[in-house]
Amino acid sequence: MKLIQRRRTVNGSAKPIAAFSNRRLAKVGAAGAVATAALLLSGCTSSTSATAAKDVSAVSPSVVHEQMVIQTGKMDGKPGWPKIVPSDLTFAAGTTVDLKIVNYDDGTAPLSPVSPYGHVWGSDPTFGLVNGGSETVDGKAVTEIANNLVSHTLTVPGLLINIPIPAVPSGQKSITVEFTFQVLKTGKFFWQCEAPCGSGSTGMGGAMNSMGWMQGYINVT
Ligand SMILES: [Cu+2]
Repeated sequence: MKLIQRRRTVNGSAKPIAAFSNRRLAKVGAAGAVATAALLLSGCTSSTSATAAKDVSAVSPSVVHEQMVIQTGKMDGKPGWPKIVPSDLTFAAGTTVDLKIVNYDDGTAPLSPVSPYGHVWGSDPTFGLVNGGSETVDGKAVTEIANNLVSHTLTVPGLLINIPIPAVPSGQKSITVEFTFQVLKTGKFFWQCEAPCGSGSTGMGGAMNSMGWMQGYINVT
């Protein structure tokens, strides 16, 4: 049987990638003929080609840019009540979400030394998460924030996402954390901050257990 090599260009040089028998090519040829006939029947013109190109782009993942701001209690008019605004995000499943969180809070809410919430989570394939468990802090990629430097976290247990957010360093007005992810399944997922930034002796009261302050929802439609 005669074998025909297909080639592709890798780094400028052609390299063989596969060999096909004439029989397999015949199958491809038949499918191609059907497609060509369909195009001819539909009056193949440049507009048909444009439609085909549009279809291809329609299956490409779209990217949405979302921003959340962490206000101090002083900024939101309720001293001692830091707040993540907006508290709810909504986007379509399969969308790549580029989430920017701008923190204006220079206070830390240290996590216990054994707490897992200093680490960035977000690489569970169950949800199609694509970010690989890292975030950027003022543009620098990191996989964790030291537990004693954490100011807040955005933690979504139902998606195994955890985004630790450091306090604003002295001399800066804010600090920006960016986290890119993609969720393939739909649902309404509760999030909350896991750093004890609220009131009371444990820091778990007030804003920490109030919807719209340190709690909210991620809606994947
Ligand atoms: Cu918090």
